[in-house]
Amino acid sequence: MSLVSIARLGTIATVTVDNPPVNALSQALRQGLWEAVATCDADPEVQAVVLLCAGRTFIAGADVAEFGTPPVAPHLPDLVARIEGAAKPWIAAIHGSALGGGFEIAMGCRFRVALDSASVGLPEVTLGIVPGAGGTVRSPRLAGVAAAVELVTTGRPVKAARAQALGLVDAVVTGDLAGAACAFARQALTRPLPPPISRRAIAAPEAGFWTAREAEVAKAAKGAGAPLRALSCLRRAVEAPFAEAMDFERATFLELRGSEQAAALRHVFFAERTAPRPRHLAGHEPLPLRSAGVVGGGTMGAGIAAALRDAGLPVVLIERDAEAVARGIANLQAIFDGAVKRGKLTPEQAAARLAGVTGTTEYAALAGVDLVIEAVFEEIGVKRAVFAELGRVCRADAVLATNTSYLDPRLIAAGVPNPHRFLGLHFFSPANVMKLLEIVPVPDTAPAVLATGFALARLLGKIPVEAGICEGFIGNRILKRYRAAAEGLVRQGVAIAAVDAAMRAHGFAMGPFEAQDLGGLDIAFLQREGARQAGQAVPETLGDVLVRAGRKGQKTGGGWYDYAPGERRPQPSPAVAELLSSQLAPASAMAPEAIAQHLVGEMAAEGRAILHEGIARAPADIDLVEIHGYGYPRWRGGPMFETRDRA
Ligand code: 3H9
Repeated sequence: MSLVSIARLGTIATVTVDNPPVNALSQALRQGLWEAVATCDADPEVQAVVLLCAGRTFIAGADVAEFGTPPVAPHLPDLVARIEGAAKPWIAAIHGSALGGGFEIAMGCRFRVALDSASVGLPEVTLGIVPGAGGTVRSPRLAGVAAAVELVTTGRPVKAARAQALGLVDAVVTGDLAGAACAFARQALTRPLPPPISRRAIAAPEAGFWTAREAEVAKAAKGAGAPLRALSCLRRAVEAPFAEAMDFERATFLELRGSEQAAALRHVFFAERTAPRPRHLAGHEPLPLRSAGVVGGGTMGAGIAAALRDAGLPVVLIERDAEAVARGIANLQAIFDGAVKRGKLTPEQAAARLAGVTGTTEYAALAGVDLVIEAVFEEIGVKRAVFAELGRVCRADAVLATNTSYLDPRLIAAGVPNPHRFLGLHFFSPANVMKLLEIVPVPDTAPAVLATGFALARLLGKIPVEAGICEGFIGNRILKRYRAAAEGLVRQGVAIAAVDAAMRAHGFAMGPFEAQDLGGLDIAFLQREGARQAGQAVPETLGDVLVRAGRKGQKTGGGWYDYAPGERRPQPSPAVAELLSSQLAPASAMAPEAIAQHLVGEMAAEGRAILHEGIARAPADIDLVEIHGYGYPRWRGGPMFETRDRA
């Protein structure tokens, strides 16, 4: 089947691209479009060309899968120039997403008509590259420098209405896109054509513009290199002639395409798209998800309930008494109010989200729901009592899930009637924000129930990773090793602040000690104490010493660091130095990069053990856990990717 087909509607030719799933610009498609220009140019009857796409979207960009191989002609910049220079004006008819090379093709067209549901964007920086076919050179000519800087350096797509306001598209239509674009073309032919974008002038920005943008972009990039490089391409587009700016952009694109960051971000791109549809579940239909229950209205339960409501499911929230129900509802209200404050929801939407939650102490209210997620106190007796109730009241085919992070789900499942519908769904706090969902089947879990866990993740917009059963599953098990290794460095005499600074320099938002101070040291401490009381030999950690001295983190005014009242800035603590003095070697310096390499290596070593034991199915799954649950810098690709070449 041909990737490009041409039809004629009177004086308008339609060129239709059909390269599923997302019309990515493979070499064959570029070739097809190259020839389409010649065909339309050669047809004397044709006065304008409408570029359409079949399937779910307009051209979603270059074919990312081709980035590992040398570029083959026709190159995209040449194709865009050829469309721009065609004898007949081209009109891009955009539905779905016009992204990256797709939007660059659209900017080669003389006009852009978009469906109201469409979006356009230049997301290349999210793949560690810059646009490579004129995106940085044409976008400021089309929409002005400020809009282009936002589009190119954030990589965030914009919706049709905003795209029109910015000048990125000429018309927004509803209904029949092809018909509307052809009508637009006929209308356009009645007037003098605007010049091609490459020939338009750019208004120079005000003095100090670039310095201010550089500071902003560097801050937002958090160590990723592409956004600043994209900014320098935009600057060149403003300060140099078109052809010179194109050469500069192309050279930057080709350089970055082969970079480590681009390889890492491509790895994450494909991992994120593979994870939601695991191959071993192919053919297992998920069960319907039309309504849900959550047991427990604390921080975690309320966050889960909010995530379910955000996805449109009605939710029954169970708590043990009326007061706790009221607290749970208040927690939800606070989440939705926060969304209103941040402009994510209108007050009406927030009210509707809350109205869809039924708070009650009556388990019987769960009789009809498709799924229940338990998020009560981490104590086996409490959890088993909940599941005994659920077994009594829920439909026999309702999926029953525990959100435990440390307990063995097999012990929680013991005694549940129809245990094949039981599984672990481990959310990360705040559950309505964090993208990661660890899905933990027990031996009895039916494949359709496991598939339902993945379907839930898709519904909630989360990244699902299947984890086997061990203490801490994938993420918390690696976290434990990471913290132990960080303590190990401190024992060797490396300063606490030096460890944190090294991990920040590596791209983490926080180092391991700052992060513990923020979250509280007591949770992990209590868990270790529990294990000790159960007779396990759990060595005393440095964190234990601090908690025993009342230093539980920011909430107690101090943990690994001291905090001035009301302040969140960590200050090295003489009290901590004193408390730990007998356990620490004399102060010794270690290079930040060596610290980071050591700690990343430890995480990866635990990851390899996890893979070996079959707790994770693939190294990429471990990388997704770290990136989406633990703040691992995305542009490093995760610990498994980062250490892939190490022995
Ligand atoms: C670029 O354009 C560089 C140029 O400036 C310069 C060149 C010289 N390539 O996301 P989905 C696959 S850089 C190859 O689940 P959705 C994806 O792997 C590129 N494959 O669909 C998946 O495969 P499978 C700039 C791609 O409906 C399938 O398509 N463009 C590409 O939820 C479905 O994907 C981007 O960064 C690709 N470019 O969302 C756009 N894109 O079925 C990236 C997708 O085998 N793409 N696939 O698992 C997206 O943002 C979303 O895919 C999109 C659709 C919004 C389009």
